[in-house]
Amino acid sequence: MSKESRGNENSKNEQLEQFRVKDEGEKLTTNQGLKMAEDEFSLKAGERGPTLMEDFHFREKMTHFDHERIPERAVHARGFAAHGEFEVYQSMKKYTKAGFLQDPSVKTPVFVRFSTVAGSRGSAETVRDARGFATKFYTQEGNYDLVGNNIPVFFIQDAIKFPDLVHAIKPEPHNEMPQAATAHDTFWDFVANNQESAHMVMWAKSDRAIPRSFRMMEGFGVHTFRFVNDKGEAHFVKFHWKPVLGVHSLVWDEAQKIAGKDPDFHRRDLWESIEQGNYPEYELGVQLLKEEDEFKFDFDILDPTKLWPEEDVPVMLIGKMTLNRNVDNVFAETEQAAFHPGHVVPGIDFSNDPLLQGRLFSYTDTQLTRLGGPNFHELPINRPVCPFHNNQRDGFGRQTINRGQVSYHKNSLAANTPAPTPEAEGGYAHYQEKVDGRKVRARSESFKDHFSQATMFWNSMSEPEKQHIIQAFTFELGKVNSKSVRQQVIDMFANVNLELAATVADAIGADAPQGGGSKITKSSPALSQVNTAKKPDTRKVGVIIGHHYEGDDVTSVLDKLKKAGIQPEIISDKLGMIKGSKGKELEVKHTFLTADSVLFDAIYAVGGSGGSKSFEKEAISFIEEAFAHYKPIGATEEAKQWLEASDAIDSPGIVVGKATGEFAKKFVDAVAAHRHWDRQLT
Ligand code: HDE
Repeated sequence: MSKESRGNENSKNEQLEQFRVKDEGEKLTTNQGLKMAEDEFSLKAGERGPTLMEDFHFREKMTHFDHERIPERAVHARGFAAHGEFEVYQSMKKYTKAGFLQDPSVKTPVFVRFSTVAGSRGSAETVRDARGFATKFYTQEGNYDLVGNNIPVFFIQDAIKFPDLVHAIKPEPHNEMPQAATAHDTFWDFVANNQESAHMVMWAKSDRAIPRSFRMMEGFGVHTFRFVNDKGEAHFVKFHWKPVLGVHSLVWDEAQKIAGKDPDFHRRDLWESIEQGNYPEYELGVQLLKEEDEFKFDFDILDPTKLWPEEDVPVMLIGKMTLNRNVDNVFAETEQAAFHPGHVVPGIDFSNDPLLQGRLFSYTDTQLTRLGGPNFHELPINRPVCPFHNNQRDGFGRQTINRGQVSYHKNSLAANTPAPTPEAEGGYAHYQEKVDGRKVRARSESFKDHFSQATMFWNSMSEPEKQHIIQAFTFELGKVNSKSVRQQVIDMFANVNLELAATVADAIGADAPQGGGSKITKSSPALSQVNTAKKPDTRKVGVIIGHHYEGDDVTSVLDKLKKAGIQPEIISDKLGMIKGSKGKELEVKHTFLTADSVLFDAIYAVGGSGGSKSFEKEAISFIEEAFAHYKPIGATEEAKQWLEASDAIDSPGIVVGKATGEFAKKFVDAVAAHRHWDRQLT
């Protein structure tokens, strides 16, 4: 890599370029570069005879194939990633000396992997789960990984309980069911018997756990970290990613159906958005706290089951990340990427959060099995863009050819190099926090309130969001076989909110809670998705139109939708071109067979069935489903009859009218609103 290519947003891309290979148009060879005359038939003793041991080509090809699979991640196995860049808005020098947070003119390359947590690598993407949001910044001071989730708190307070949690969440060991779901006995048994999980369970049963898109969810560093400036002064910091498109979710019925109709729904959405140039953007936010304010809260800032309410500690937006390039090869990049919360740069340090402390061990350890040895940092996707030198040597798959005689420290033969860099010159030195304590296996008293913030979360929800949480508990506990576990969960969540616990108890045949209730009245408006950004950009509208369409010229409406950033896609009974009455042609993208209402953000019903009953049946079923999922629906006067047949008339988010500019404007607004929760469903 040339020196000039360092220190710009392309530096990672240029580094990867050295490893890219184009096979198209080339001659087929063995891995030794030998051109082969034949690749279809193994070498045999006679045309009908046995295959010969001598067939090195067969052996090499088959051996490689036999070893193609590697272990999937123990958690977060199902993921998808993209490249991009990050820029800071203004220098953060006052708080941190981190090089990539100093200069707004510098763009730092990033690689972001989004994931579900519980499911295996081939599982569906719209399941109810937390989402991983792991970012690797390729900075000039080394790789910095912000390995976060889309939920700001965690189930447990101490890393030693992580194996227990994961064993309880994963499919049950005796029959390996259910896949990618928490709706089973062992998960809820864990919850009821580890009540520190209450707050995260509230989030995981909320709309946050069924995001509409990776592009429409927040990310959180979860733990309290430290920013340290060049004077050695520290601030506690919490990291946030705020999606520019706002935070939006699916509804549960829709999420389940998408899991079957398109298990790749989230990766497809990310991939297509980037291919179309609709680059996902997230602002980086920080909440900062002076060291002396550590004990000013009614919770412990080291407790990962607690968040810092944004109304109490405002989020300062300090930069923006743009994802602008898809990977070339999912295995080489996404699957082999190795994130680690311990990958830090000068100016970023840890806190004593016991969950974070344990994570600092686990991530490198797990790669040793997953990526087959200690040299995974040499894989192209994991290499820093700055030089790296030390005395580590050998191991499986070593690629670097370290020259010279010396591989130890201290030495005189190489003038004691590679040499450490003093802190004043940019070497990493740990923040010198004073620690004094007895060795104990214990939980701090200050970690013992498990319910106040869970109640604050509940209090912060809008009425529809509360209903969704009730429905999620009812669904999940409805799948739990053990009556005892169900009752334990009801009794536990009575401590969060009595109405929640009593309503769910009634629905699942459990006893109403005997005690409980909460005195907490605090709410945090920032936690509700009602208060998020609402934009029409990149929303997909399914346009139902038949080959007999004879009405107004709808192309002007479609053009206006596109101008607003919306993506109309034509659905009909057959593929091909549709000729509108004014002679304009529209290309059909999906048929009723290949598309489904749940795959769109909104429906625009145009008409043109030509009286075909089966066409109308399909159109009505699309509309009925969109209506039940609170989606915006637009219709021409001709298609109004389909709405009437679906009872989807005169409701919020329904826009009917001639294909005019006024109609387009109203429909764009309805699409931007995402869902119309005040719709009456009868
Ligand atoms: Fe992870 N986690 N985790 N985790 N985690 C892994 O590392 C672990 C936790 C998160 O896209 C594993 O490389 C422990 C919190 C993400 O490659 C493993 C504990 C948060 C990803 C691991 C936690 C996360 C992982 C599995 C409790 C949010 C996917 C494969 C102490 C802040 C990264 C791997 C990617 C992956 C351990 C808890 C986020 C086993 C021990 C809290 C986004 O090492």
